[in-house]
Amino acid sequence: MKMFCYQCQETLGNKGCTNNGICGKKSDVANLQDLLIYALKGLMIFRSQATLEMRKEFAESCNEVDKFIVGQLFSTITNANFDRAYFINAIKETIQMREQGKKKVEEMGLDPGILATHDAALFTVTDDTIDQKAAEIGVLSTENEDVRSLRELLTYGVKGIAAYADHALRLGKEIKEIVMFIEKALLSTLDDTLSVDEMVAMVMECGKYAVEAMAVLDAANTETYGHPEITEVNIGVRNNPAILISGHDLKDMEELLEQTKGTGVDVYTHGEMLPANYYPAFKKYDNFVGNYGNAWWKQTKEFEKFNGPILLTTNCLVPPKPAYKDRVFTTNSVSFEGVKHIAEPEKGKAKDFSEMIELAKTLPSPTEIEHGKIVGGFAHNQVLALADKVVDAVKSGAIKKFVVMAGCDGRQKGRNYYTEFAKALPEDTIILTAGCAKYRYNKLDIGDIGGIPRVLDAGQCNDSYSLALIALKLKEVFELDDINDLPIVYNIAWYEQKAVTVLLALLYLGVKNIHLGPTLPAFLSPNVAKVLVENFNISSITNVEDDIAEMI
Ligand code: SF4
Ligand code: SF3
Repeated sequence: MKMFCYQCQETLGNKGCTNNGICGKKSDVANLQDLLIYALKGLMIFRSQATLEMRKEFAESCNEVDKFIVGQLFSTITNANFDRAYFINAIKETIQMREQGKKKVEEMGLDPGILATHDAALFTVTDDTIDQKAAEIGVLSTENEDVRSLRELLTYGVKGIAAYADHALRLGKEIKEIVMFIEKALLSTLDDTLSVDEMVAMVMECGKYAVEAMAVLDAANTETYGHPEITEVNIGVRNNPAILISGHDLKDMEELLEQTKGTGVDVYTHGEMLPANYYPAFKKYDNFVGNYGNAWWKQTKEFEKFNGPILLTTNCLVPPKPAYKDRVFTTNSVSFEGVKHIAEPEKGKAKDFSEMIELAKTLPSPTEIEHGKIVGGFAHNQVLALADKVVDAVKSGAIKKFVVMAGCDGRQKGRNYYTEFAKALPEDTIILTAGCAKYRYNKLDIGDIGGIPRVLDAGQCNDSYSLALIALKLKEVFELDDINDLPIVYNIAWYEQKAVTVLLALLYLGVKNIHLGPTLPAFLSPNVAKVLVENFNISSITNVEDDIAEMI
C-alpha cells in the first residue's frame, strides 16, 4: 500500500485509494497532504495556548497565521492541489512556525500540556526523510476503525470549514473563533483518552461551526457584492477573446472583472463560479458574458473548447490535459506541477492577472457548446422576498414538497440517478439546490409552479446556508416546532469534503431523514454509520422509483 485516502466519494471501490488517487493525486502527494495536516497539528499545540483576547490584541499577525492555517487545510481538499513541491514547502514552513510558537509559549511561561511531547510537536524532516515520515503518519495509523472514522469525519468537516473561512477572510471577515475551533477539533484527533461520546460531541460541534462559517461567508459575500437576485444567465458565447474562471472565490472574480474591463477580453464562469452571475456587483461589467459549460468533471472536454486562459480559484481541478494545460492558471490553495500560479499580492493590492489577459488577446474566442439561458439567484434574501407567493402556493397545495438536492456533482456514471430523479419528481414539487450538483438538472425543462421555477438555485455549496435559512423561515411561518415537520425532504449528493461540512451543518440544525448519495462515505465505519442512522435516520439512495415513493 503506497498511500491511503478515502476522503472523497469516488475513492477506489468505496474503500480507499491505496496506489494513486482516482482523482489523479499521486501517492507521494497524498502522503504529504497527511503530513501537512499532522504538522499543522504540531503548530496548533502551541498556538492553541493563545486566548481570544491575545489573538485580538495581536490581530494583524494573528490574521496572517489564520490565513496560513485555513489556506493549508484548503490545499488538502480533493481536486485542489496536486503539487509535490507545494506540500514540501508548506510542511517545512509549518514546522518553522511551530518552532516559533514553541519559543513564544516558553518565553511566556505557558504550559502547553501533555501534547507538547507528542511527535507532532517535535518531528523534523529533511528532503531525504520527508516521504518516509509522510508514509508513516497516515490515516491508518489510527488502528481502531471507529476512532479513525470519527477522527476523519471531523477532519473532513474541518477542511470544509477552513475553505469557507478562507473565502470570508479574503473579504475581510473575522474568523478567529472559527480557527480556534479548527485548532481544538484537530488537536482532539491526537487525544487517545477521548471517549466515543466525546468524539461524537466534537463532530456535532463541528456542525455548529460549519453553520457559523457559512453564515460568515454569506455575510462577507452579500455585504461586498449585494444579495443574489433572480438572474437569467447566458450559456452561449460571444465573438471576443475570453477568460474562464472556475472555483468558489468571489474576490478573484471581482479582481479579474476589474482588470479585464475595457480590454476587449470577455469573462465567463465555469462550475461553481456560475452563481457569481447572480450578484448585483458583477452585473455592471459589460464583458461578463455568462456561464460556459457544466460541473467540474466536464472540464477536460470543455476547457479544450473554451480556447482561452482558464483560472482555477479553488477546487475542483482535474489534472489538465496537454491540449490546454498551458492555458490553465491556478491561484490561492490550488496548484499543479507545470501550471502557472498567480501569487498573492502585496497587502492592499490586487492580484496581477495581466499575463492571463495578454494571453487571452492572442487566442481565439470560445467555441460554442450550448446556447440559451438558465435561471438562478434564489438565495435566502431573494426567496424571502417571494415568501408570500411561496407560502400561498404551499397553503393552496400547488407546492406539495420541496426537495433539497444540494451538494456536489461527480463523474461516476451512477450520478445520472440525480437527473432521472429530478425528471421523475411530481409536478407539484420544487427542487432547492446549491453546489455543483445542480448541473445534473438545472438545464432540464421542468417548468414552474405559478411562476416559481421548479429548480431554485441558491448558489455555491456554501450557499446551502441559504437553504437552511429558508427552511427555518418556513418553520416560523407555519408555526412548527420541528424543522422536520416541514414539507421538505433531503436528497443530497456529495463528492468532496465541503459537502461533509454542509451535511454536519444540517445535522446540527436538527435535520433528519437525509438521503445521502450516490454512496455513503467510505470513511464511515459500520458503527459510526449506525450512530448516524439511529440519531438522524440518514440513509443512502436506492433507485429513482423507490426513492420517489419513499420521499414524496
Ligand atoms: Fe482517492 Fe478521493 Fe483521496 Fe483522491 S481525494 S486519493 S480520489 S479518496
Ligand atoms: Fe463541486 Fe468540486 Fe463539491 Fe462546491 S466544485 S461543490 S465538487
